[in-house]
This record gives sequence, C-alpha cells and structure tokens, in this order.
Amino acid sequence: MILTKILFLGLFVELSAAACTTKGQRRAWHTLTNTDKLAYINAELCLMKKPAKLGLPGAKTRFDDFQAVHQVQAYLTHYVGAFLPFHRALLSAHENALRTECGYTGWQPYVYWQEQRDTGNFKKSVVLDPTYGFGGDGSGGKCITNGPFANYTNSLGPGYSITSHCIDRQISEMFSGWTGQKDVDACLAKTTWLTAWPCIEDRPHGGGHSGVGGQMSNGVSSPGDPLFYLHHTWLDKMWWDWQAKDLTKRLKEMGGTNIMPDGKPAFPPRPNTIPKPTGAAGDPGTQTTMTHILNMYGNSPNVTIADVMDIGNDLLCYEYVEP
Ligand SMILES: *[C@@H]1O[C@H](CO)[C@@H](O)[C@H](O)[C@H]1NC(C)=O
Ligand SMILES: *[C@@H]1O[C@H](CO)[C@@H](O)[C@H](O)[C@H]1NC(C)=O
Ligand SMILES: [Cu+2]
Repeated sequence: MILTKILFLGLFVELSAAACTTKGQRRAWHTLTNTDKLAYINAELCLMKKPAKLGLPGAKTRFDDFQAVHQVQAYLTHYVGAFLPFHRALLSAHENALRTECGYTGWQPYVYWQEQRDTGNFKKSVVLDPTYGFGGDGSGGKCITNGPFANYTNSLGPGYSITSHCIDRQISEMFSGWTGQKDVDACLAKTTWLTAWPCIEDRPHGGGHSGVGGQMSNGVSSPGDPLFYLHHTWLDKMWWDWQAKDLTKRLKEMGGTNIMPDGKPAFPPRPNTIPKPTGAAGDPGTQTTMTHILNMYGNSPNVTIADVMDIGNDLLCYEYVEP
C-alpha cells in the first residue's frame, strides 16, 4: 500500500494506490456484450451530466473536464516524447472517473480498427452503431443525428475556441485506410522508442482521428467525441504491445523532443494566450525524460512519465485482452 499526501484541489486528501493484485481487463469494443457496451455508454453519459469541477475555461461537465485538460496543453502533449505517456495518464483518469463517479464496473474498451470491416470502411464500423455504439457519421461534416450522444452540447472546441456545438464527424475512408494491420505491424517492428512513437503517432493515430473526422480530427479538441477514448486506448495498447516485445529495456525507454515543432497538420494555430512551451515541469530540457511531470490539472493526481511506463504497476493496474 502506497500512501501519498498531495495537495489536491486545495484540500489534503489521502490517496492510496492499492497493490495491484487483479488487473483491470481492457477489451476490444466489438468483443463486448451488448449489456457491457451499454454499461460503458451509460457511464459516459453520466459524466456528461455531472457538473465540471476543475474550473478550466468553458468546461461545463465532467466529460468536458477531460477535454479541457487535453485542450489547454495540446502543444505540450503532441509530437513530443510525452505524447503516449500523457494520453496513457488521461485514459486512466477517464476510466477511473467512469468507475468511481458513475458506477461503471468494467474497464476502458478499445477500438480495433484493424479488423477487416473497419480499415478503409469506417462507415460500417460496429463502433458507430446507433444503439450499441457511438452513433453515426454525421453524414459529411455535420452533427451526429443518431446514437446516444446525438444531442450532447459540446462546450469546448473546435480547437482552442469555447463555443457550444454538436459532436460532428466526417468520415474519410482515405484516412481510415491508415489504421490497417500493416501500419500497426510496421510500428511494432521499430526497434527504438525514437522510431516507434512517431510511427504510432503518424498513421495509426492520424488514421483514426482523420478517418472519423469532424471534432475527432482536431488535434486540440478531439476528446469532445467520446470515440476519442476508444481510439487512444487502441494506441496505448500498441505502445504496450511494443514495450512487451522487450519489456525490461522498454519499461525505461523514453526520449524525443520535449517541444512541439510548429506548423503540424491538424493543429490549429496556438492562441497568444498559450505561449510556446520551453520544456515541461520536472523536465526543463529539450529532450523528454522520465521525470517529466504530466499535469492533470487536478482531474487526477499529477504523475511523472516514469509512473506510467508500466501498465501493470500499482497506479495503473490494467492489462489488454487480445480480441
Ligand atoms: C435527440 O433529440 C431528438 C429531437 O429532440 C430526439 O428525437 C432524440 O430522441 C434525442 N436523442 C437522444 C439520444 O437523446
Ligand atoms: C501539477 O503540475 C503542474 C505543472 O508542474 C503544477 O503547476 C501543478 O501545481 C501540479 N498540480 C498538483 C495538484 O500538484
Ligand atoms: Cu491528444
């Protein structure tokens, strides 16, 4: 039992990360029963009804809180070494909120785009099912009109803006074609972190975001579409599958630029209110290191990159079930 006292939303709370004995089982969405799919969807709808509590600009609901944590530090967490570690921490916090705030008893599911039926064929994907899924494609850059999230008012985005809008999608089968097994295998075959992470961030990551399109294709505000969490969990699995190929070494393999290069596609220009980062807390240099602090803005405790290298540790305590 690890006990730490941290300053959390101005209060001292005791946080305990129990020893990891039974790992949470993250499963592929298409392998869940309909009952389990609805349990996940209903827990997400529950976060969408609970009031925001982080005080981040524009966020109205607990669901928005997670999007806000992503929005305010998009430049610190994409095209940098912290990209996969930050998203691993965000996904875990989201999973935790579903469980502790909304009574969900399962674990974060992941999409499995590389199925024959999904890659190059997102329109037919089982994740867009209007009853047991995330609703439709919005028929070309428009609001989704069916499914459980059709009427959600998104308060954040697009990009850095704070405006009320619907969840929109615009499926591109050109980009969905980037999520295939051959692209996954190409990344898993990389022999160093410095080549594996950019590979994952490029085609598999970009293919899921731009393949779904709309809000999902916005590098800053994409967690406004609940599909974000399933897509990024698939990428987290990819990182873990890569780590597991040479675990002892890869539990410690980190690096890469600490500062996002300007002019990346899908990234709206940074407003003047968000200065160009010069490094991160705990990691002031130009290269990402293990002591890098992932700022969760009080949504969950801050962690370091070292804390999220091993998904089976006491803090994370989950594993991936093969589909
Ligand atoms: C969304 O609103 C429409 C129109 O009011 C309604 O018919 C539909 O049932 C609503 N869908 C959900 C999931 O709440
Ligand atoms: C989390 O990290 C950020 C950046 O270092 C820091 O400003 C903030 O105070 C930390 N929050 C907590 C609760 O420790
Ligand atoms: Cu992101």
